[in-house]
Amino acid sequence: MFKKILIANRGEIALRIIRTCREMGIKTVAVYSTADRDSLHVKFADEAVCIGPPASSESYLNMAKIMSACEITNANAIHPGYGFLAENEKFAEICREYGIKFIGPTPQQISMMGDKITAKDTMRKAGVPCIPGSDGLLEDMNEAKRLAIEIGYPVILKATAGGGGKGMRVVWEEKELEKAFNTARTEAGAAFGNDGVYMEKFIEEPRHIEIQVAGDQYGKACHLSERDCSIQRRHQKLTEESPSPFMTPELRERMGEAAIKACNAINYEGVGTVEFLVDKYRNFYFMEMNTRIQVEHCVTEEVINYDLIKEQIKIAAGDAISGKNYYPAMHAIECRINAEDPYNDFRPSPGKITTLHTPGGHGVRIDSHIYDGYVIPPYYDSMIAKIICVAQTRIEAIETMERALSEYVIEGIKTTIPFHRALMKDKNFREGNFNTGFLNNFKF
Ligand code: MV4
Repeated sequence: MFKKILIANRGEIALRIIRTCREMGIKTVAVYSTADRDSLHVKFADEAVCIGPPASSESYLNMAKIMSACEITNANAIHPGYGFLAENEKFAEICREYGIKFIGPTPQQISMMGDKITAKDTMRKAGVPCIPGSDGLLEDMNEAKRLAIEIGYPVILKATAGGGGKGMRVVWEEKELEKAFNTARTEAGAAFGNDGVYMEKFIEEPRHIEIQVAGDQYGKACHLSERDCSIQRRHQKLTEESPSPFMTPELRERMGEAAIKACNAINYEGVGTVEFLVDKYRNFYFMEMNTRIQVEHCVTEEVINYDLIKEQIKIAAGDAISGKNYYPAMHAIECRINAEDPYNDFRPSPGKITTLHTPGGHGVRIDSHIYDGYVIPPYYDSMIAKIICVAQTRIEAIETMERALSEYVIEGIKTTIPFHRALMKDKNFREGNFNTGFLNNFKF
């Protein structure tokens, strides 16, 4: 097992990783920017190294600074968390060259899943259901026109270097295609330095259901059931839950098998997530594979009663997995609390927390790095806490969440707590009657 792990991240996920390392008897190194000098991850880690100024590009994304911090502290592994360098194949490669274990998949696995056409092509060949569409990149306008007619409108254009909703265009009829194709290309080129675009049938009002997976270094893989992440706003998830209210035991079996096929196709090593779109007939289609631990991993932890960070570290250290799958025994819901004003287009609201009362009690887990007097810096993601509530049934988990939200007092900044309180009250949400379009017409 590793003696010392450097955590190349900040905020709640850095704390989350430090906590598991402490339980496992592994020493920790925090890295921080000058804006995070007074952060809890700096205080909770055994050692801390300042890696630069506030801008991410000069600190949490600066590979040279992070490798130096690793060298001077003698850490033998790096946990990247999520975001920042978590899905950067170059960083995983540099770790390998330095003899530092990157806690995550291989550089090749990261790069194959990072390129969306390569990912889809790999999955289709492995027999994972994929959305009908172009065979790889669209060469030109004529090909796009021909294909759109063949597939049938509406279609969607996606950037191969994109993902998470960036660089997408829905096209409802032929007269919109030319303009959409050109703007999709230009936008993709500007945003990713790669103007490759592909086409798919547009699935209307789908659910976003993802399967948590784990694979070891010996080619064995398993699934850990699903999370429903359909409640999103502009491709930002706001709440997630497990199990999905739309799931059936039969669908879980089929989606779980498909997700394991996806892992086997690339000999996946580490914990990961296979994202699917699910239509109203319960047809499901591969969308993307995330090769990192995700923000919403906690709902899975609560329903299967496993520490996924511990599993991730054990797999990286060379432990074998049993190969059996995991099924939900409870129901868990997570609300992401962001320093944003939900009454003002979710505009960021950084600043000092002047009063803080944190909920607790039965069935309530809070993963957060905030404290009374903490100043939320404006430079990073606005998520400041996650409330995860777990109960025997979905409706009880919602009731626990309502109680926890009503106890949470955060003053000095605006937060998304009022949004979540309204969501938990919503009749359609309570009935599990929602898809990815739900928030487009949600008023509160
Ligand atoms: C789609 C789709 C419908 N049809 N692809 C959004 C994020 C990126 N991963 C892919 N996305 C979508 N791809 C086809 N062929 C609808 C979406 C989509 C979406 C997906 C998941 C969660 C929220 C969403 C919101 C809008 C669009």
